[in-house]
Amino acid sequence: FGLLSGSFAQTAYQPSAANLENRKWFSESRFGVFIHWGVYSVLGDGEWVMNNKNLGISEYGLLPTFFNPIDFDAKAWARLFKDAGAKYITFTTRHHDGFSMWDSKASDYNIVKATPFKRDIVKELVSACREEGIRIMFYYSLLDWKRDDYTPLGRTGRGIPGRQVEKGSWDKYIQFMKAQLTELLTEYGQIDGIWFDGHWDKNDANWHYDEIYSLIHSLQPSCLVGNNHHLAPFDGEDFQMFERDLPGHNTTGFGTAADAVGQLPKEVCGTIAGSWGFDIKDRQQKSFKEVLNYLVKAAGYGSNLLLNVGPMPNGEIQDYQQERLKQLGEWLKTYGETIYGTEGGFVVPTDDYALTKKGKTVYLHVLNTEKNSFLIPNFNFKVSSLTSFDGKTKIKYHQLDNDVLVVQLPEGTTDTADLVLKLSIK
Ligand code: FHN
Repeated sequence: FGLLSGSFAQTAYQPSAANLENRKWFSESRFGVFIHWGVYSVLGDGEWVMNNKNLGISEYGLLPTFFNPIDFDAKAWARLFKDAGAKYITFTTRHHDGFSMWDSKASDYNIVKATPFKRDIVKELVSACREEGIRIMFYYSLLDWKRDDYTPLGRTGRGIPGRQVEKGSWDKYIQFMKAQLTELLTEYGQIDGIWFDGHWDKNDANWHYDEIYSLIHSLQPSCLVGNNHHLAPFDGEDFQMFERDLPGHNTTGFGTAADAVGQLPKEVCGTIAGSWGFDIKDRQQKSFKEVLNYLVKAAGYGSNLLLNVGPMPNGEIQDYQQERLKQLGEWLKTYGETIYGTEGGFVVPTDDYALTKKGKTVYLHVLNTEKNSFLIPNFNFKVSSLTSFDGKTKIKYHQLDNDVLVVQLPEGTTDTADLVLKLSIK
């Protein structure tokens, strides 16, 4: 071995058997619900309001005093997610504002100590979801707009009035994060993943990931680590996420040239609304077809979809967001076999189609029914039949020598969110 940088040679991370088993569960799950909920919801202006509106520490600090979501019903949420067909949730335990949604010992700026609500939301949500058989992942922000030891300040948060910058306390901040992560991984039972965010605020900082990731893996070996750093996966990570984008696309500008699609299990995250946190003036509500296409295309890439809801300050999830989840659940009741536990990535999805596969069955999701015939390149399997999803209607197709599959939709095919066809392959 040549000399490795640093004062000691680092051994590459070897995931445990329990971790590999959990990666398999994760990859087969295909659909989770992301929840962005915190005291920011009170202002109904998204989760970045503290930064975007330059709210001071003392001004923003008023929000917890009137965050009192009396209609929060963890069981109702869990039932909704279950009915939606979600296999896991990822909950914002702490977002960039630094507010903890559980009874943290390491910070009094938390839901139990700083709000009139006084209930441990993480605890209630975890137990309600577990009762429904839904697994739990925790979103945890690396960046913090409030703490003095988050210093020097990163790219964001510089304009926040009232920030005392305590010099040289970065190590203290790292210790603080470790203390909080230890709470989250020891007091709430089995946690299936930690979803980091905010690395990009200080791209050049030493985040001590070696210590943080090994702490997580030592506390819960099966817990999956992901980090939304928009770079190729780092050593110690167990899955790779793509924000508002399909793997490798980078249409939203979050990705970088280094955002290479790796070999780890993949997850695409996106919103039902325009924003992550509750926004009262949300004018970008997605239709059922849009969210379904998102799920299907993600699966076509061999990726999960983590679809976000932004609950309101009273603890309820907006009706139209609930409706989208219910519609997905209804659809998955019939077509779940074409999504859960399937393989993807063998044909690149387009706006017209996405393909998934299980054994000798390939599911062809026709996303655009306006074209009555279309070509699918790089289709390397020999087809023995193509039918409607229920197998009752034969569909015309032919295979060209150069691995192109030509599909002809039956006359009278009507527009639908997703027309699912079934191919048997040899
Ligand atoms: O800044 C956050 C944002 O608020 C949200 O949490 C998303 C979710 O992927 N991640 C960050 C932006 O990269």
